[in-house]
Amino acid sequence: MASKMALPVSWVAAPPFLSARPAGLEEEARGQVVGFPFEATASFRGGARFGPNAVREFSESIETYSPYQQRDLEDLALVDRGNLWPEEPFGLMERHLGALQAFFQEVKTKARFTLFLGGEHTSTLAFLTPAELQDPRFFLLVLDAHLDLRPAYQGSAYSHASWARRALEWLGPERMFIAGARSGTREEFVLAQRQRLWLRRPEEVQERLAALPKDARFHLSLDIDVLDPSHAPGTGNPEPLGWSVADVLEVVRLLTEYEVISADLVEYHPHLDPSGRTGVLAALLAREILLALTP
Ligand SMILES: [Mn+2]
Repeated sequence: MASKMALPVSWVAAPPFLSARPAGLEEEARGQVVGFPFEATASFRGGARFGPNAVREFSESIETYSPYQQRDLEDLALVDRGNLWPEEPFGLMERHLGALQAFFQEVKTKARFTLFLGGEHTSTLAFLTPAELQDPRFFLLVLDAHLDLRPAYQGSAYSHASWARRALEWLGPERMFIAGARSGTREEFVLAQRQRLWLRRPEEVQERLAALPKDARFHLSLDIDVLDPSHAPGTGNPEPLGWSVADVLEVVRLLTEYEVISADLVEYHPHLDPSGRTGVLAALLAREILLALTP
Protein backbone atom coordinates (compact mmCIF):
# COMPACT_ATOMS: atom_id res chain seq x y z
CA MET A 1 0.00 0.00 0.00
CA ALA A 2 2.79 2.40 0.87
CA SER A 3 4.47 1.95 -2.47
CA LYS A 4 1.23 2.72 -4.33
CA MET A 5 0.84 5.95 -2.39
CA ALA A 6 4.46 7.05 -2.64
CA LEU A 7 4.28 7.89 1.04
CA PRO A 8 7.32 6.77 3.06
CA VAL A 9 5.11 4.74 5.40
CA SER A 10 4.15 1.08 5.44
CA TRP A 11 1.91 -1.23 7.44
CA VAL A 12 3.72 -3.39 9.95
CA ALA A 13 1.86 -6.11 11.87
CA ALA A 14 1.74 -5.89 15.67
CA PRO A 15 0.45 -8.17 18.43
CA PRO A 16 -3.14 -6.85 18.72
CA PHE A 17 -4.58 -4.73 21.52
CA LEU A 18 -6.36 -6.96 24.05
CA SER A 19 -9.25 -8.79 22.35
CA ALA A 20 -8.92 -6.98 19.00
CA ARG A 21 -8.45 -9.15 15.95
CA PRO A 22 -5.55 -8.37 13.64
CA ALA A 23 -7.00 -7.44 10.26
CA GLY A 24 -6.09 -5.51 7.14
CA LEU A 25 -7.94 -2.43 5.93
CA GLU A 26 -10.09 -4.45 3.52
CA GLU A 27 -12.14 -5.67 6.49
CA GLU A 28 -14.61 -3.15 7.94
CA ALA A 29 -15.19 -2.94 11.70
CA ARG A 30 -17.12 -0.98 14.31
CA GLY A 31 -14.00 -0.01 16.18
CA GLN A 32 -10.36 -0.09 15.11
CA VAL A 33 -6.95 0.51 16.63
CA VAL A 34 -4.21 2.00 14.44
CA GLY A 35 -0.65 2.52 15.63
CA PHE A 36 1.38 5.43 14.25
CA PRO A 37 4.84 5.23 15.84
CA PHE A 38 5.87 8.63 14.54
CA GLU A 39 8.65 10.53 16.27
CA ALA A 40 10.91 13.17 14.75
CA THR A 41 11.09 16.27 16.95
CA ALA A 42 11.51 15.15 20.58
CA SER A 43 13.45 17.94 22.30
CA PHE A 44 14.03 16.53 25.79
CA ARG A 45 13.61 12.77 25.93
CA GLY A 46 12.67 10.56 23.00
CA GLY A 47 11.00 7.18 22.83
CA ALA A 48 7.35 7.84 22.03
CA ARG A 49 7.70 5.75 18.89
CA PHE A 50 7.81 2.67 21.13
CA GLY A 51 4.46 3.63 22.66
CA PRO A 52 1.96 1.84 20.41
CA ASN A 53 3.41 -1.64 20.85
CA ALA A 54 4.01 -1.11 24.56
CA VAL A 55 0.35 -0.13 25.10
CA ARG A 56 -0.63 -3.33 23.30
CA GLU A 57 1.77 -5.33 25.46
CA PHE A 58 0.42 -3.85 28.69
CA SER A 59 -3.14 -4.51 27.54
CA GLU A 60 -2.35 -8.15 28.37
CA SER A 61 -2.41 -7.11 32.01
CA ILE A 62 -5.98 -5.75 32.06
CA GLU A 63 -9.43 -7.26 31.48
CA THR A 64 -11.61 -6.68 28.45
CA TYR A 65 -14.48 -5.86 30.83
CA SER A 66 -14.90 -2.38 32.30
CA PRO A 67 -16.73 -2.36 35.63
CA TYR A 68 -16.97 1.44 35.29
CA GLN A 69 -19.02 1.25 32.10
CA GLN A 70 -20.29 -2.32 32.51
CA ARG A 71 -19.24 -3.02 28.94
CA ASP A 72 -16.87 -5.53 27.43
CA LEU A 73 -14.46 -5.12 24.53
CA GLU A 74 -15.38 -8.67 23.49
CA ASP A 75 -18.76 -7.29 22.34
CA LEU A 76 -17.27 -4.64 20.06
CA ALA A 77 -15.92 -6.58 17.07
CA LEU A 78 -12.74 -4.61 17.39
CA VAL A 79 -9.84 -4.89 14.97
CA ASP A 80 -6.22 -3.83 15.29
CA ARG A 81 -4.70 -2.82 11.96
CA GLY A 82 -1.15 -2.84 13.29
CA ASN A 83 1.23 0.07 12.85
CA LEU A 84 1.62 2.52 10.04
CA TRP A 85 5.38 2.77 10.25
CA PRO A 86 7.09 5.98 9.07
CA GLU A 87 10.17 4.86 7.19
CA GLU A 88 11.55 8.39 7.02
CA PRO A 89 10.18 10.24 10.06
CA PHE A 90 12.42 13.29 9.72
CA GLY A 91 10.66 15.80 7.52
CA LEU A 92 7.67 13.48 7.06
CA MET A 93 5.16 16.11 8.18
CA GLU A 94 6.81 18.92 6.23
CA ARG A 95 6.84 16.91 3.01
CA HIS A 96 3.85 14.60 3.21
CA LEU A 97 1.28 16.00 5.64
CA GLY A 98 -1.45 16.49 3.03
CA ALA A 99 -1.00 12.96 1.70
CA LEU A 100 -0.97 11.54 5.22
CA GLN A 101 -4.20 13.33 6.10
CA ALA A 102 -5.85 12.00 2.96
CA PHE A 103 -4.54 8.54 3.79
CA PHE A 104 -5.91 8.61 7.34
CA GLN A 105 -9.23 9.90 6.02
CA GLU A 106 -9.47 6.67 4.03
CA VAL A 107 -8.42 4.63 7.08
CA LYS A 108 -11.16 6.23 9.18
CA THR A 109 -13.86 5.16 6.73
CA LYS A 110 -13.08 1.53 7.62
CA ALA A 111 -14.62 1.77 11.08
CA ARG A 112 -17.14 3.91 12.93
CA PHE A 113 -14.53 4.80 15.54
CA THR A 114 -10.73 4.85 15.29
CA LEU A 115 -8.26 4.96 18.16
CA PHE A 116 -4.79 6.00 17.07
CA LEU A 117 -1.83 5.07 19.26
CA GLY A 118 1.17 7.45 18.98
CA GLY A 119 3.81 8.58 18.73
CA GLU A 120 4.77 12.16 19.45
CA HIS A 121 1.97 14.70 19.61
CA THR A 122 2.71 16.08 16.14
CA SER A 123 1.03 12.88 14.90
CA THR A 124 -2.36 14.44 15.64
CA LEU A 125 -1.95 16.77 12.64
CA ALA A 126 -2.05 13.72 10.36
CA PHE A 127 -5.26 12.47 12.02
CA LEU A 128 -7.18 15.67 11.12
CA THR A 129 -8.56 14.82 7.72
CA PRO A 130 -9.35 17.21 4.85
CA ALA A 131 -13.10 16.49 5.17
CA GLU A 132 -13.08 17.19 8.92
CA LEU A 133 -11.12 20.41 8.57
CA GLN A 134 -13.79 21.69 6.18
CA ASP A 135 -16.73 20.54 8.29
CA PRO A 136 -18.12 23.37 10.48
CA ARG A 137 -19.54 20.73 12.84
CA PHE A 138 -16.09 19.25 13.48
CA PHE A 139 -14.24 20.09 16.73
CA LEU A 140 -10.83 19.16 18.12
CA LEU A 141 -10.64 18.57 21.87
CA VAL A 142 -7.08 18.27 23.17
CA LEU A 143 -6.14 17.06 26.65
CA ASP A 144 -2.53 18.05 27.24
CA ALA A 145 -0.27 19.50 29.94
CA HIS A 146 1.25 21.71 27.25
CA LEU A 147 -0.40 24.26 24.98
CA ASP A 148 1.97 23.43 22.08
CA LEU A 149 1.00 26.75 20.47
CA ARG A 150 4.44 28.06 19.52
CA PRO A 151 4.57 29.40 15.95
CA ALA A 152 7.55 27.07 15.41
CA TYR A 153 10.00 25.20 17.61
CA GLN A 154 13.65 24.41 17.00
CA GLY A 155 13.26 25.48 13.39
CA SER A 156 10.23 23.33 12.68
CA ALA A 157 6.66 24.49 12.12
CA TYR A 158 5.63 20.85 12.54
CA SER A 159 7.04 20.11 15.97
CA HIS A 160 5.56 18.52 19.09
CA ALA A 161 5.66 22.03 20.62
CA SER A 162 4.00 23.84 17.69
CA TRP A 163 1.55 21.31 16.25
CA ALA A 164 -1.44 22.87 18.05
CA ARG A 165 -0.67 26.24 16.45
CA ARG A 166 -1.04 24.61 13.02
CA ALA A 167 -4.30 22.98 14.07
CA LEU A 168 -5.53 26.34 15.35
CA GLU A 169 -4.70 27.98 12.03
CA TRP A 170 -6.71 25.33 10.21
CA LEU A 171 -9.69 25.07 12.53
CA GLY A 172 -9.93 28.52 14.06
CA PRO A 173 -10.56 29.18 17.74
CA GLU A 174 -14.25 28.28 17.51
CA ARG A 175 -13.48 24.64 16.75
CA MET A 176 -10.61 23.82 19.07
CA PHE A 177 -10.15 23.43 22.85
CA ILE A 178 -7.06 22.60 24.90
CA ALA A 179 -7.95 21.25 28.33
CA GLY A 180 -5.67 20.55 31.28
CA ALA A 181 -2.80 22.71 30.00
CA ARG A 182 -0.43 24.12 32.60
CA SER A 183 2.80 24.66 30.66
CA GLY A 184 3.71 27.05 27.88
CA THR A 185 5.19 30.46 27.22
CA ARG A 186 3.49 33.69 28.24
CA GLU A 187 2.66 34.29 24.58
CA GLU A 188 1.01 30.88 24.30
CA PHE A 189 -1.16 31.48 27.35
CA VAL A 190 -2.10 34.98 26.21
CA LEU A 191 -3.14 33.55 22.86
CA ALA A 192 -5.01 30.64 24.45
CA GLN A 193 -6.93 32.92 26.80
CA ARG A 194 -7.69 35.53 24.16
CA GLN A 195 -9.02 32.87 21.80
CA ARG A 196 -10.83 31.02 24.61
CA LEU A 197 -9.04 27.78 23.83
CA TRP A 198 -7.83 27.02 27.31
CA LEU A 199 -10.03 24.95 29.63
CA ARG A 200 -8.56 24.26 33.05
CA ARG A 201 -10.85 21.61 34.49
CA PRO A 202 -13.37 19.00 33.30
CA GLU A 203 -16.17 21.29 34.56
CA GLU A 204 -15.09 23.93 32.03
CA VAL A 205 -15.03 21.30 29.29
CA GLN A 206 -18.57 20.38 30.26
CA GLU A 207 -19.70 24.03 30.03
CA ARG A 208 -18.17 24.52 26.60
CA LEU A 209 -19.47 21.26 25.20
CA ALA A 210 -22.96 22.08 26.42
CA ALA A 211 -22.90 25.24 24.27
CA LEU A 212 -22.06 23.32 21.06
CA PRO A 213 -24.59 22.15 18.48
CA LYS A 214 -25.97 18.67 19.12
CA ASP A 215 -24.55 17.41 15.84
CA ALA A 216 -21.01 18.41 16.78
CA ARG A 217 -18.43 15.76 15.95
CA PHE A 218 -15.01 15.34 17.46
CA HIS A 219 -11.49 14.15 17.38
CA LEU A 220 -10.20 13.67 20.93
CA SER A 221 -6.44 14.05 21.32
CA LEU A 222 -5.18 12.67 24.62
CA ASP A 223 -1.59 13.44 25.53
CA ILE A 224 -0.90 11.17 28.48
CA ASP A 225 1.02 14.02 30.13
CA VAL A 226 -2.28 15.78 30.90
CA LEU A 227 -2.26 13.39 33.84
CA ASP A 228 -0.30 14.23 36.93
CA PRO A 229 3.20 12.66 36.82
CA SER A 230 2.30 10.76 39.99
CA HIS A 231 -0.15 8.79 37.82
CA ALA A 232 1.72 8.84 34.50
CA PRO A 233 5.47 9.40 34.92
CA GLY A 234 6.36 7.55 31.69
CA THR A 235 6.27 10.48 29.31
CA GLY A 236 8.82 12.80 27.72
CA ASN A 237 7.93 16.08 29.40
CA PRO A 238 6.11 15.37 32.67
CA GLU A 239 4.48 18.43 34.22
CA PRO A 240 3.38 18.57 37.87
CA LEU A 241 -0.09 19.59 39.10
CA GLY A 242 -1.90 17.53 36.50
CA TRP A 243 -5.28 15.91 36.15
CA SER A 244 -6.40 12.71 37.83
CA VAL A 245 -7.41 9.58 35.93
CA ALA A 246 -11.01 10.29 36.96
CA ASP A 247 -10.77 13.77 35.38
CA VAL A 248 -9.77 12.26 32.04
CA LEU A 249 -12.49 9.61 32.21
CA GLU A 250 -15.03 12.31 33.03
CA VAL A 251 -14.20 14.13 29.78
CA VAL A 252 -14.45 10.86 27.85
CA ARG A 253 -17.87 10.33 29.43
CA LEU A 254 -18.98 13.84 28.43
CA LEU A 255 -18.07 13.05 24.82
CA THR A 256 -20.43 10.06 24.71
CA GLU A 257 -23.23 12.61 24.09
CA TYR A 258 -21.66 13.40 20.71
CA GLU A 259 -20.33 11.66 17.66
CA VAL A 260 -16.62 11.05 18.14
CA ILE A 261 -15.00 10.01 14.89
CA SER A 262 -11.59 9.27 16.29
CA ALA A 263 -9.21 9.72 19.20
CA ASP A 264 -5.51 9.48 19.76
CA LEU A 265 -3.38 8.54 22.74
CA VAL A 266 0.11 9.99 22.40
CA GLU A 267 3.40 10.63 24.20
CA TYR A 268 3.64 7.41 26.20
CA HIS A 269 7.36 6.59 26.53
CA PRO A 270 7.82 2.99 27.71
CA HIS A 271 11.55 3.44 28.32
CA LEU A 272 10.74 6.05 30.95
CA ASP A 273 8.31 3.68 32.64
CA PRO A 274 10.37 1.00 34.42
CA SER A 275 7.50 -0.16 36.65
CA GLY A 276 5.01 -0.27 33.78
CA ARG A 277 2.48 1.81 35.70
CA THR A 278 2.06 4.36 32.90
CA GLY A 279 1.76 1.57 30.33
CA VAL A 280 -0.98 -0.20 32.20
CA LEU A 281 -2.79 3.11 32.67
CA ALA A 282 -2.45 3.87 28.95
CA ALA A 283 -3.94 0.46 28.16
CA LEU A 284 -6.82 1.11 30.56
CA LEU A 285 -7.48 4.53 29.04
CA ALA A 286 -7.46 2.96 25.58
CA ARG A 287 -9.99 0.36 26.73
CA GLU A 288 -12.26 2.96 28.33
CA ILE A 289 -12.08 5.20 25.24
CA LEU A 290 -12.88 2.31 22.89
CA LEU A 291 -15.80 1.19 25.05
CA ALA A 292 -17.21 4.68 25.53
CA LEU A 293 -16.81 6.06 22.03
CA THR A 294 -17.31 3.13 19.65
CA PRO A 295 -20.96 3.36 18.56
MN1 LIG B 1 2.15 17.41 26.24
